[in-house]
Amino acid sequence: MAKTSPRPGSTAATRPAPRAGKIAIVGRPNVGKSTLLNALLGEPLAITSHHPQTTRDRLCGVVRGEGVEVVLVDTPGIHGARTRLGTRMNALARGSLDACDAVLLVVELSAKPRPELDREDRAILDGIPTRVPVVLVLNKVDRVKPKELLFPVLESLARARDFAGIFPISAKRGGGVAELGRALQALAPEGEPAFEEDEITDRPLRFFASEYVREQILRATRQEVPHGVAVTVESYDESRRVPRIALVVHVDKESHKPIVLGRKGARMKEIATLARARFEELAGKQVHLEIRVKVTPGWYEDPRLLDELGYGEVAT
Ligand SMILES: Nc1nc2c(ncn2[C@@H]2O[C@H](COP(=O)(O)OP(=O)(O)O)[C@@H](O)[C@H]2O)c(=O)[nH]1
Ligand SMILES: [Mg+2]
Repeated sequence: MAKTSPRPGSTAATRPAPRAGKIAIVGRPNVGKSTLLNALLGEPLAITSHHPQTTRDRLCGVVRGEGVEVVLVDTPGIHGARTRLGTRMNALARGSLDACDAVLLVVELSAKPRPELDREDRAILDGIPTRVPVVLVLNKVDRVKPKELLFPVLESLARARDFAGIFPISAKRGGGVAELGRALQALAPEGEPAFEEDEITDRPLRFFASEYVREQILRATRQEVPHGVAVTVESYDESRRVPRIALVVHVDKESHKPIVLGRKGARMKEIATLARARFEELAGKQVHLEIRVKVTPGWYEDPRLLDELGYGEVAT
């Protein structure tokens, strides 16, 4: 339904129909899917890190052009699962392929790129139904020098499948991202937008509070905490002038607690400061973060906690 009356001389028939598309971003862990989502959004919404499996949830970002809405679905990477958490993450990634108008398959380039897809990339590609258009994204092109090394790669990959497009890009530096964004808009079929004009994601704000805390913990603790941590929101009190968000960081073992807290809690203080700054930028308002660290042994196998974290049940 049109919200404004047509200008004199223009009729509904001459205005292009609105278009709306849904595109899943898939690929192995660590190839740069979340970095690409942020680059396309122009907003550092999703968390990224050099650790595989940083993204655990399905997260939507909304990109708009003139008369077109593209919903990008960032997914956890598809990988060999060793825990219940891993199994649920894979199911989430695969499930995103349903009901999508196209799939962005992200692979990463090495300094000396090979002219064929690696085995795992190939397996992911083969799992995408043939009716779904696939855009192949060759990320981290900034690593490839000289660029001539790319030519035989592009030529050979073009034969791997009838891709809707092949784009060498650098999600991190921005090269090729605008062009890719335009191509994605062109893929959107006719349809009404699913989101309000000021919405950029399907997730409530509080989700990002827990994500940004988890992101800073990942960055600060590097390899020290196997399985990482889970962060849940205990309460979100908006009745105060400065809203207060109480969060619980779940660690697997008592011995992980001091790693996350640091000496006299110094590390956690730093984590909280950085997460708060990032959250405030997204929310456009001040918040207080209250963070408690709790030992929840085997949280990544705990169905109840996984449900609470939104990782859905997997039919096996
Ligand atoms: N050199 C380079 N690194 C990148 C690029 N894009 C992403 N990365 C890095 O790759 C790592 C994984 O990125 P992330 O987006 O979290 O990957 P995801 O697991 O696929 O979502 C991070 O350290 C990013 O900074 C790129 O274009 N060039
Ligand atoms: Mg990710």
